[in-house]
Amino acid sequence: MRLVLLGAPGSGKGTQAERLKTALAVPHISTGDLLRAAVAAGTPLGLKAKVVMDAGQLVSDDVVLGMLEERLRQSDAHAGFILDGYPRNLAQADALDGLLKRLQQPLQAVVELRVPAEVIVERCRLRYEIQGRADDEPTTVRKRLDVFAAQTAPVIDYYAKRGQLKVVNGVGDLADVSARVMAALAPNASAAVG
Ligand code: B4P
Repeated sequence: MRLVLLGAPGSGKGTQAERLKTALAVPHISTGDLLRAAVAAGTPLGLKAKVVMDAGQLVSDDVVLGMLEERLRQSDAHAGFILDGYPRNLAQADALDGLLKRLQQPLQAVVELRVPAEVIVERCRLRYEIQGRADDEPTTVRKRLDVFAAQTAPVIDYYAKRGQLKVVNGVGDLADVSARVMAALAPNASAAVG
C-alpha cells in the first residue's frame, strides 16, 4: 500500500500512521519526524530547520524532497509506505508525482483526516504541556493552521480533482479513527487495526 495521509498539523496523521503501519505492513514515513531527527542530531540542515519549524513555517521544498527521496529509497519502503506530512504545498505534490514516477511506485490512496481548528489547538496545547514542543504553543499552532489553509488546502483539492481523495472524520477515539481510515481504504486493505 502506498498511502498519503493529509490533514492539518495536529490532525493525528502521525498518531494514526503509527497505528496503521502494522495492519498495512509498510513503514510510516513522516517528514516532520525526519526533520526533528535532523534537529536532534544537530546537523547543519537540522539547525536551519529548527528555526523555521519553531516559527510554525514550512522548511524549504528542496531540503524536504532530498530527505524524502533518501528515505523512500531504503529497502523497507519498496513494499509501500504511509507518507505523513508530505506533500504540504502544490510544488511538493508535483515533486512527489515526479519522484514516485522515477521510483515506479505510483500512489494508491490519499486520505485526509479532517479535524476542526479548535480541537487541533486544544490537542496541541495538551502536548505542549507534556512535551514542550515549541511549535505546539497555541499562538504558533494558529500560525501553522494559517499556513495549512494557504498552502496545504490546495493539495487536498489537487487529489480530490484526480479522484484519489478519501475524507475521514479525525475526531473521536483513536481506534474509531483508525477503523474509519481502514474502511476508507477498503477494498485496498482489509486487515483490522489492534
Ligand atoms: P508534523 O510533524 O507533520 O506535525 P504534527 O503536529 O506532528 O501533526 P500530526 O497530524 O502528525 O499530529 P499528531 O498525530 O502528532 O510537522 C511539524 C513541522 O515540520 C511543520 O510545522 C513544518 O515546519 C515541518 N514540516 C514537516 N513536513 C514538512 C514538509 N513536507 N515541508 C515543509 N516543512 C515540513 O497529533 C497531534 C496531537 O493530537 C498529539 O498529541 C496526539 O496525541 C493527539 N491526537 C491525535 N489523534 C487524536 C484523537 N483522535 N483524539 C485526541 N487526541 C489526538
